[in-house]
Amino acid sequence: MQVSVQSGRVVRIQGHPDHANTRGALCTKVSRYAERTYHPERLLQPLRRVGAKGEGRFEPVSWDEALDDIASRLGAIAARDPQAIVPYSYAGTMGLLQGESMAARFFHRLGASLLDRTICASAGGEALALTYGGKVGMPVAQFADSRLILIWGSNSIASNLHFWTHAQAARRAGARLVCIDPRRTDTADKCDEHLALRPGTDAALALALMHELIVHDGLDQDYLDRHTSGWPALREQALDWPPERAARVCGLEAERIRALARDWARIRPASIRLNYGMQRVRGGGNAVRLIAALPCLTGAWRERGGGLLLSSSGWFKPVRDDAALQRPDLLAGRQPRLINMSTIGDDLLRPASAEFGPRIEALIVYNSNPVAVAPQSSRVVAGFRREDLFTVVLEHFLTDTADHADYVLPATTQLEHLDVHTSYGHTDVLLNRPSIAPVGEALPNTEIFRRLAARMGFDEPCMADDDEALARQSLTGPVRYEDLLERGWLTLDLPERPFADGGFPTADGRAHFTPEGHGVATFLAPHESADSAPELARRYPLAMISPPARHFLNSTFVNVRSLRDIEGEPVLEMHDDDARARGLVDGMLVRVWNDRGEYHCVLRLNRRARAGVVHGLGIWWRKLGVRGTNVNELTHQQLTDLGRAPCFYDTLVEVEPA
Ligand SMILES: Nc1nc2c(c(=O)[nH]1)N[C@H]1C(S)=C(S)[C@@H](COP(=O)(O)OP(=O)(O)OC[C@H]3O[C@@H](n4cnc5c(=O)[nH]c(N)nc54)[C@H](O)[C@@H]3O)O[C@H]1N2
Ligand SMILES: Nc1nc2c(c(=O)[nH]1)N[C@H]1C(S)=C(S)[C@@H](COP(=O)(O)OP(=O)(O)OC[C@H]3O[C@@H](n4cnc5c(=O)[nH]c(N)nc54)[C@H](O)[C@@H]3O)O[C@H]1N2
Ligand SMILES: [Mo]
Repeated sequence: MQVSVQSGRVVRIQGHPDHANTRGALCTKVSRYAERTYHPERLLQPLRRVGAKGEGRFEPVSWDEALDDIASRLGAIAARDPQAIVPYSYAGTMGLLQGESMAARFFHRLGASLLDRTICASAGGEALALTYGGKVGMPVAQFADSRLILIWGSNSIASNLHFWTHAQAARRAGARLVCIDPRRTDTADKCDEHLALRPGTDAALALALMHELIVHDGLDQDYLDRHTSGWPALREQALDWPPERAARVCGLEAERIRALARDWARIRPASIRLNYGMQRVRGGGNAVRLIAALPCLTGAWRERGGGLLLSSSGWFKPVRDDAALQRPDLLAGRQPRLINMSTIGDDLLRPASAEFGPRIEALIVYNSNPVAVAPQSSRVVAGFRREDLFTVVLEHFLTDTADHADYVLPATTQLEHLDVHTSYGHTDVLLNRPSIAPVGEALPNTEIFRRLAARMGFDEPCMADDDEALARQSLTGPVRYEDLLERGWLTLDLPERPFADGGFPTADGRAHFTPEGHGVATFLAPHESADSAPELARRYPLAMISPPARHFLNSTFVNVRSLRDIEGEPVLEMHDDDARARGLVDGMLVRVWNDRGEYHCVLRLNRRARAGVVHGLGIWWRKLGVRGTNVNELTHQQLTDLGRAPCFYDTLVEVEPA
């Protein structure tokens, strides 16, 4: 990113023209980052609650007052049991410093509960680790060399623009693009083919593709023999899935599944851009295990431009020194309990017990907006409203979560602080230099935790490391901070065809279809579907997914006027037939509900929805929504098969005029 500054103020933000992944282009959201930074509602001072919990009324206080009081409140809780204190953080910034560096040291030293960071990627992440041994895949630029790309569960134009550039280059060179997504997205519009399957049925589709590869001689038996294990069991499982069976489950035509299998066997190089959208359902982990097997069945890994990419984050393992940065040794032998961030609603309401441990008494939130993004909001809100819960939120704005704080602490944005970034798409390590001084009295997360640590009497030298020192400690091996300073970014040296001859990061270098402790992967019906919950499906016949809105980043940017104006209002997309059956018309205000709650939004009949499926787009701030709720009012806290992750896209609802 290139930031132009005049008289200490950011005037323009662009991509760096020399950076191969962006070539100067930024998505609409980030190009408005200056508007966000100088937003009139930006938090400029620490705030202390004066109103009732959740009311959002505060008075300004000095940093000293705020930190003294927070330290003494946390100290008193820690004296009883530090595990009653819980950190809560995720993707606000994914920087190594302003994410989990000084914060992790602080909580480790304190002995606070550990946070299981499952809200986004852990089902697919665990599935990849079981199959390939890590979160590794094709270098993203190689998609330009593919002749067939399956874009599977990803609206790349909206959420992964820099991959899309490579996919378009491939298409110009004659590649065929196939989109597998219940929603007819902008991306689906631009592909050669779109398979609009029912949500949560990807495993069935993958098994039927395997069936066809087996039956019609589409396998690379040599690759399977030499570089995989567990194929006989997987083969047997796939033979139970003729395309007709999968077609019934997925709501697709069997002939289209056959045709896709023929293409996957015939066209080379062939690749899959898998993304996290498709793993937010009960069987998401199993589905990723099966899809990850597909490039092994045909030996697609043999060619440049062949294979699969879900996440590239595992490639950074050799250059990231997480232990040096986060210092788990500060736990000094203690083993605090693990709180799953995806069930924070239930966990905040849970009493102390032998199994759970102490009741949660304090929550420190940074880089996250759980009241908006965590599933089943009514439970999350009830938890945050507990009068006896002490909540501190580090934020840029008074979000739905900050409204529930006892103290709100103003944090810097990435224009104001130092950071080092890795990625889960490309394979560059990037330096983030501050371009302006902090706005108002804002401080970096690192500095806030440093000051708190000092007040709590944590006097280990590592608790005083400054950001420059943290940046040096964050990297190891071939990528040095000094080199980053010179160039701004460095590209990891990846093999040209990473798994052409096996060499997966598993113990034996093979891809595993029956990894230790697991049988062969299979199709699991969603928690909420006609198959698994027929009575529920009679009352709530519509499956709802809630993928991101293009101009928001999860719940970030929802308060940026120019971007909200593009999104308009919270919408629900629906198929014409489903609307007609309910007497609903385009543009109408509707009530979407199930046993957990209700959500009001505007109906859009834009032919993006298939029959039986509705789309509640974007994670709106509750208070900026139509009647003070957002789509997570309807989602539940049941978890995925692998990775203990939420099932945001596994929800049944009904819709009526508001
Ligand atoms: N503009 C924008 N960009 C973003 C984000 C954002 O909020 N806004 N979020 C960022 C983050 S945190 C993440 S994790 C990534 C997510 O990146 P992706 O996982 O690529 O997310 P989406 O692009 O929303 O793609 C999800 C797609 O999956 C589809 N889908 C839903 N259920 C199913 C299913 O069962 N099967 C299949 N095959 N498809 C399904 C949805 O319709 C949607 O089009 O994007 C990042 N980029
Ligand atoms: N229904 C539904 N729910 C979902 C999803 C979905 O698709 N559907 N997607 C899920 C996914 S993929 C994810 S990753 C999660 C994301 O959930 P979160 O990680 O909570 O992400 P955001 O909603 O973007 O909120 C991040 C907050 O961090 C703040 N922030 C940014 N930078 C900094 C900083 O440097 N310091 C501090 N202190 N704060 C900062 C921002 O102002 C913002 O309010 O949401 C999940 N929730
Ligand atoms: Mo995410």
